[in-house]
Amino acid sequence: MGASFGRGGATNFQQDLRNSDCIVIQGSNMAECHPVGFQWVMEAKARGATLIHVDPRFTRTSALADVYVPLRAGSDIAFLGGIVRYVIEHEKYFRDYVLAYTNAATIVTEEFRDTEDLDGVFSGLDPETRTYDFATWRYEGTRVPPGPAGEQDQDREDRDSRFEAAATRKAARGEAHGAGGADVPGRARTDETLRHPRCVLQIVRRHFSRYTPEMVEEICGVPRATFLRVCELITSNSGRDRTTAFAYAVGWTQHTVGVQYIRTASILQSLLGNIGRPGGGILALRGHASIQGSTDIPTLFNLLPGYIPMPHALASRDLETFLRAEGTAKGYWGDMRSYVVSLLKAWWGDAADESTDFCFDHLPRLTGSHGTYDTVLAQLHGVCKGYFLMGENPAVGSINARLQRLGMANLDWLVVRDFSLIESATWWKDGPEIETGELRTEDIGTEVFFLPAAAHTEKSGSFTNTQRLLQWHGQAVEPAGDTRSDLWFTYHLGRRIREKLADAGYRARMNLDEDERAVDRDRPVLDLTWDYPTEGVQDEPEAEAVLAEINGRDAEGWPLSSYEQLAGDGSTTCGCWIYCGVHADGVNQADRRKPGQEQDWVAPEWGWAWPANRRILYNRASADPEGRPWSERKALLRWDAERRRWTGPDVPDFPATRPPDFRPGPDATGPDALAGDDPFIMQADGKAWLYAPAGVVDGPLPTHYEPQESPFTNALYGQQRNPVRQILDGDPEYLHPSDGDPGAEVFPYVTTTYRLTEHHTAGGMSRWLPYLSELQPEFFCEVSPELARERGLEHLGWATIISARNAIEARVLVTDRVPPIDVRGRRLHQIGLPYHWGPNGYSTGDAANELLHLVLDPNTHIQEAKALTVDIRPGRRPRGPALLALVSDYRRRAGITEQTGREM
Ligand SMILES: Nc1nc2c(c(=O)[nH]1)N[C@H]1C(S)=C(S)[C@@H](COP(=O)(O)OP(=O)(O)OC[C@H]3O[C@@H](n4cnc5c(=O)[nH]c(N)nc54)[C@H](O)[C@@H]3O)O[C@H]1N2
Ligand SMILES: Nc1nc2c(c(=O)[nH]1)N[C@H]1C(S)=C(S)[C@@H](COP(=O)(O)OP(=O)(O)OC[C@H]3O[C@@H](n4cnc5c(=O)[nH]c(N)nc54)[C@H](O)[C@@H]3O)O[C@H]1N2
Ligand SMILES: [Mo]
Repeated sequence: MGASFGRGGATNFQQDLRNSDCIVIQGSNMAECHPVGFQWVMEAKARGATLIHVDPRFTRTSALADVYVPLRAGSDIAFLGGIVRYVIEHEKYFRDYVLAYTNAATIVTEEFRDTEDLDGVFSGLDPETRTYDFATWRYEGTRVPPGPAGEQDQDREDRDSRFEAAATRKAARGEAHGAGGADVPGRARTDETLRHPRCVLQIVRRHFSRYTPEMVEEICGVPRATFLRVCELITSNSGRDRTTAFAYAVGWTQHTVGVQYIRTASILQSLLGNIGRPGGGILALRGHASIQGSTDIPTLFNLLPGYIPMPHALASRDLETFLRAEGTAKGYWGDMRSYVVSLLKAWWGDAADESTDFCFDHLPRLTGSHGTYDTVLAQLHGVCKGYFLMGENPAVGSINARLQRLGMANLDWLVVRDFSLIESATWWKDGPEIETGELRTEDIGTEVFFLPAAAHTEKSGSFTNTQRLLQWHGQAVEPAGDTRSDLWFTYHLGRRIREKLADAGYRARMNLDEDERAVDRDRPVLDLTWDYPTEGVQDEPEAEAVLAEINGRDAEGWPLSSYEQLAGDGSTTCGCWIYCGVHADGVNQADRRKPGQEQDWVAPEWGWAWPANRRILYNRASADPEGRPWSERKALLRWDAERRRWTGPDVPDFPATRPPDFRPGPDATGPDALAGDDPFIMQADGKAWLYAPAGVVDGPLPTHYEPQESPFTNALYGQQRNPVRQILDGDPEYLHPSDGDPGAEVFPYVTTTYRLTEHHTAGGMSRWLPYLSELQPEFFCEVSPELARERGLEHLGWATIISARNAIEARVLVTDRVPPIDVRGRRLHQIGLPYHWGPNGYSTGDAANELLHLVLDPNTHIQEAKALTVDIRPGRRPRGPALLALVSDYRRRAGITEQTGREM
């Protein structure tokens, strides 16, 4: 979404779903996983909206839908691409909107080659490094964006530089667009007739021309008539007077082409004119409490707060070079200097000034991909020696759970902060590898510290929920016993480390000053502003003081109210530019609780949403280029010519007083360069991107590829899988052969993993609760009656499910909820696996993640948990070393080697 529209967050808010005429839920089981937000889907339905659910499994969401479409897991790009084709071929797109607000008319360079020309790959592919160079994807008349990778290519031409550039791209590029699109320096040409063969609309048309209803049926197993009914419903509910919304969650993200699933929906919604308007948009349903917050103020390795990219060791020499490479000339990303300098001031205070390059060198540097799975491999290879697990249970929740545990068994120390003794804290004495004999407790060198964590009821703080909304919660009770909040732990750990490093005696005893580099190394820690007030018996840091730091202050120390006030000269501080305003006037805006009934329908005084409390992003697009709503029924903002400002119930996502007919001068930069009809203010050209000339590492357009492991060959192209999917260096696991390779028939079924209402994620918050454990007492698998007959599985009996990684056992649930489907003339059975279980707690079972592999989406480094192949057979799994023998026997039968599945 960031690459398409300029920001990664959900475009609309959940309450706005009530304004939709049609809602498509695809890649999510919203009724069971987002039940509170789902009330607005029901509200829309009560007002006459049509609800469509597309999912391999029939769930409570499907039960409430008007149309339920079962499809093969891992085939959504073909399905959505088919709708894109339908919209273009039948000229159902919203022409005025498309022409004014998308890049449909922009002309692409003649060097560009599409997957239609190259049998499934785009121009610019380097097979050796398995990365794309974006140069040939650019708009005609623009230059290659000066991103770090591009710069190296120009400096040096040798092979090492190619590999360095590829490493830079692999490290970070994809996620850096959460709050600002990629740059397109120069002036692009356009063809307003949309007929130029190289204009974006024509390229998109040709790209999807073979995604016919017949092809959709062939790939997805969705009958033509059902598919055409969906096309009809979506297009008849889009346009001036009507809007359709899409909602997705991890049914789309957890694929080796996950980002491109979302790109396909972005293209479709842009063509239909559904972005920036009430009842439209794309809702990314975020999962964990504050998972949106954890990318805004990131726990990710390649981002700084507010989606500022993490500098790279090879490319980001100094602040100036960094800003030149990462900023854009036009739009609000053009003000990046203000955001970065204010962040550096918030972190390093007086130490950050012109003379120190604002302490830019105090920031860490990337040297490659350092995501969670790279870290596990670094543990296995003895590089990573210590590990903090604060709110995570990888022994159950992360892919290839066995590898996670083997990684932890290779550490010097491990700190687990949690409520209960989760599997990630006890694997060393009772984990599955102790049972198989792979590990012996007495041989494990890892020192494990378990520290009890305070729950949200025992501390104050904010949650940023799915619609970018910050909501405050206050402490209800003091944490009991040794329990402490994460804020307490982090603050006091930092305080103690700083005290030690500042103590000359300690430094002398530890020989810290022997080496000049060590002195430099400690500077960033010593220079930090680490002066939060504390309260209560435990010296708990005041959470609101942290919020105030994030919000930022002016030169006199007064709270700022908008990121437009941030300066690049060091006179302002701000811990996260997109959150600037959350503490405006010194008031905790996230703590506002005025009931919805006492406000208009947008309810702007309930919590605080980034950016600037806007609830519908890109809402300038709710009005036509002249500033009039496209229709009264779908009105949101309008240009008030008398007051000379944008008015409406929502905060304008646009310079508030810029008239529709404003045209920037030729030398204007940053926000000043936005024309009065450029609604996508974080994009370098102000437009929604049907075609992404940069910013998505696996292609400017989505292409259907088969999952890493699939019982089918790609019906569209010779290229079977995403050629640049991320396969980690040094990954020791085995992958399955796919259809067409010998041995593929050993793993004939597709499986997908998902959630249940009664449990939460890896189970640490639900398997220890007696009531929830009683409701869902045991791990199970869902199979169709037909598959049960085929494999002799009995309802409530046991089944063993096997992959090349591991084998697990589950109770059998025979159900019509996972219908067999016909794909490419064959009957396909899919197996459903909830992933909440592990051996600890009241409700126990094997972890589905024992089966999964570590091949990832190259943009986001997310695992393919939603589609892979397995075998299933009746009975319990073997115990002890016999389990390993079973798995290796399967590998032998399938002829699996270290190379299997790794070809491009
Ligand atoms: N009760 C409860 N609520 C939760 C959670 C929980 O554990 N328990 N977890 C929270 C978290 S962390 C998250 S991220 C969200 C996740 O929210 P959801 O994404 O809604 O949850 P899932 O059940 O993982 O998967 C959604 C659906 O995707 C379907 N699916 C699988 N493969 C495909 C595919 O290839 N295409 C399509 N179209 N659909 C597919 C699955 O059958 C499933 O019904 O839920 C949050 N809410
Ligand atoms: N196969 C498969 N695997 C998946 C998925 C899937 O769909 N299929 N989904 C993926 C997704 S979307 C997610 S989000 C992950 C979740 O994976 P994890 O994050 O590993 O799983 P959780 O059980 O949510 O772990 C959170 C832990 O934090 C603890 N906790 C809660 N609050 C606090 C707190 O305030 N402080 C501290 N210190 N601890 C706290 C809880 O007790 C719990 O043990 O799983 C991923 N893995
Ligand atoms: Mo999640």
